[in-house]
Amino acid sequence: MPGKMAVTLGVSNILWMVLVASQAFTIEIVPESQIVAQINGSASLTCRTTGCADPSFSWRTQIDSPLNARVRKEGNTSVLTMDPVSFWNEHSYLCTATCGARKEEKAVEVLIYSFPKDPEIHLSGPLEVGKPVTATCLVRDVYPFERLEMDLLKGDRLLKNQEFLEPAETKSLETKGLAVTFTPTSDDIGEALVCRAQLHISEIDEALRKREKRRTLQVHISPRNTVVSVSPSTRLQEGGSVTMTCTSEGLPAPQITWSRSLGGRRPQLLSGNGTLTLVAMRPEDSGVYVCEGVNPAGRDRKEVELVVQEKPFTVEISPGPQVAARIGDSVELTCSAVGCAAPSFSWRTQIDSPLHGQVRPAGTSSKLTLNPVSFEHERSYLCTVTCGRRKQEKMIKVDLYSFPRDPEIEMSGGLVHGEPATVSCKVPDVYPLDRLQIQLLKGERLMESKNFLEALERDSLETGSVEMTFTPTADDTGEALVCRAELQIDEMEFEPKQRQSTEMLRVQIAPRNIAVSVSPSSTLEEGQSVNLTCSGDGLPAPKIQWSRQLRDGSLQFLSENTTLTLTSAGRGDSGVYVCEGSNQAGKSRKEVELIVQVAPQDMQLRASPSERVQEGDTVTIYCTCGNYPKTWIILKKKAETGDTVLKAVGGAYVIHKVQLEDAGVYECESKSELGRQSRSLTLDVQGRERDYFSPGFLMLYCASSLLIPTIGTIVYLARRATMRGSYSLVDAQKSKV
Ligand SMILES: *[C@@H]1O[C@H](CO)[C@@H](O)[C@H](O)[C@H]1NC(C)=O
Ligand SMILES: *[C@@H]1O[C@H](CO)[C@@H](O)[C@H](O)[C@H]1NC(C)=O
Ligand SMILES: *[C@@H]1O[C@H](CO)[C@@H](O)[C@H](O)[C@H]1NC(C)=O
Ligand SMILES: *[C@@H]1O[C@H](CO)[C@@H](O)[C@H](O)[C@H]1NC(C)=O
Ligand SMILES: *[C@H]1O[C@@H](CO)[C@H](O)[C@@H](O)[C@@H]1NC(C)=O
Repeated sequence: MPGKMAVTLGVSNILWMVLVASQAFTIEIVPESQIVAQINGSASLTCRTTGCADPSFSWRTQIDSPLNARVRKEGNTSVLTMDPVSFWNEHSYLCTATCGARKEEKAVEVLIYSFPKDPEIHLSGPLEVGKPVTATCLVRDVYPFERLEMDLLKGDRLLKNQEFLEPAETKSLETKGLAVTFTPTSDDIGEALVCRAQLHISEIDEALRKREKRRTLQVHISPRNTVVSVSPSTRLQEGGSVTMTCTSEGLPAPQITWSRSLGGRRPQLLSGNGTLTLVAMRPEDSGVYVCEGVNPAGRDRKEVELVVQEKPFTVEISPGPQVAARIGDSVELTCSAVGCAAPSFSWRTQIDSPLHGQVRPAGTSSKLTLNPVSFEHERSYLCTVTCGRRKQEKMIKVDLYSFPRDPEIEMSGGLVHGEPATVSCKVPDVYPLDRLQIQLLKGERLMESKNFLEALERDSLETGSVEMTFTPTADDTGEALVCRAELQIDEMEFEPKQRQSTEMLRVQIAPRNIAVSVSPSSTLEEGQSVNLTCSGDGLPAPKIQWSRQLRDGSLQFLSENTTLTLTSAGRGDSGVYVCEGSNQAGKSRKEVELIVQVAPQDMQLRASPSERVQEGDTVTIYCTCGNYPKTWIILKKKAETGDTVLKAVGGAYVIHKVQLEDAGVYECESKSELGRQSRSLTLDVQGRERDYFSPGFLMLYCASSLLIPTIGTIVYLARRATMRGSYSLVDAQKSKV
């Protein structure tokens, strides 16, 4: 409202009172003499007349510059409106009213001001206790500033006061400021900075000429006294956990962060609050941890060095530092890391040869399997365990052995009483051979002992053997022959180290004392029954076998019974019977001749070519008998002086160049206990010119006989006598010769 802006200054005007009294033509301006208008506001001047029906108005400034205002006339009133008010309106305005010939003029002065906004307070930086800060109070767009007075207060205390008295050179809106530098203290917390500005123009409302700005002091305290507590300790064991608590003082309360210092790189933020808990710490987590308190006023940090000690870790190797491995078996070597979460393993041999095995991880262990174990495995194996930066190594030595079977006892053939025998004991597939010892014992008695210390060391399975020769006796039967082998390796653990085999001795005795008894007699009559019984000693008891000897000397098997029974002996049963006793140790035989006596029969006697021959011819006299054997046949030449027994070969008696005296009676006679048979013929020799002579004796065997020695009648008779007596085996043998 312009009315509110324009303030009328009461001035008494005597002239105006004279005019009114006379009802003359008068002029008045409202406000009367002076108006103070705010720039950008609006203000109006009203020029009014009395005493004229239709006055005319004109407005001008004292210096004849443009009006910079609008004019409006209404009857006896003219209103000059300045909207907006600007510098160009700061003049003395004259209103001239004309009524006919009369002319009245009135002036009014227009003053302007600008004080549109409250002051502003600016700080050069955050308020920090102990840190000087400059507070500036600004008043913008002031006019006329020489009327301006500014106060800066902290609480009730005036810090600075200023008036801006120097006159302005040009008309312009100015910004004026007041700066005070002070050092905040903690007492300032909660205090306010107050900036008061006053434009000393009394014509303006107080509310418009006094302006004030308050600003509560935001006093900051930079983080300080940053303290860290570590629980349980800054030295930790691997895998352990730690809680670190950090506090920092400051205003406002500092924001606490935990981070890890990583050398040159950007630190790693770990926590956004004061408590940092680290679990499962590893050695590589060692390092500097930083707690930082930050607020707008600054930052403060505290460093903590954590040391994570590696857990002591150990390497265990199993089955032990040394393992006895049987060739052909499977052996598993286990290398374990204790106290290391993520160990890595490597295996090698001490001489860096190939492993010849399979490596398999198994959690915090590693297994090396040698399967099957062979000579290339007889080494020391090294297991290297790496745990972080630490490294440990353990060695295991693989020793080989082979002792898979019990000794094998061998006897050459059977043991025969009295015959030297060789017994051997073999221990097959042994390694190492030089540690083998073999003992041979008979009962409790050590017979032979052998070691193989001189054996060449070779990568192969060997057979150790020992041999002994002894002469067993029957008494040895039942004794034990023990072969004891021992692999003498005390430094290796395996079972068994000793093996033994036992064989019971069985000493055989070759058949002996083979005897034959013939019941009733070895000379029998046809049809009689005879038992041939054979017996003999030996171990094992000899097996009896009866056979018959054929004419060509070969044997015909008859029975395995000890007693051979001929129930009804025939003439063909005569002959030599052989009893053979045999066992594993040997055989022995006994012979007996069986004679079955039969009556002679079917005897034939003839002369060839004829019974009548010429002197000087060759004549053969044949004598045969049908039943054989051992029927005595005698060829005789009958004569007055006595018979002559003739020597016949193969049943034939040959007379070369027959003489007259060869003529005569020839008799062939067969005789036994059972009877006699004879044939005779008369050989007639035709002489040329000589007489014939008397025949002599002749004796010959039957056709089956082989050889008949030339013997005399007396021998023949003696045999007869023998044949009649009892038959003895010894005699029978002798009679054959
Ligand atoms: C007056 O008004 C104009 C436009 O509205 C503006 O730009 C200017 O700043 C004002 N001046 C003051 C002192 O208020
Ligand atoms: C601290 O910060 C961690 C994450 O940085 C959060 O898990 C934990 O709850 C916070 N503790 C408190 C007391 O605010
Ligand atoms: C032959 O032996 C059997 C049985 O032992 C017996 O019965 C028989 O009488 C014996 N014969 C002779 C001739 O001894
Ligand atoms: C052996 O003797 C048994 C009776 O002891 C008899 O049965 C068997 O026939 C005999 N064997 C021979 C081959 O004589
Ligand atoms: C104009 O002025 C007012 C008062 O200021 C008077 O009341 C009116 O009478 C006057 N009008 C004329 C015609 O003089």
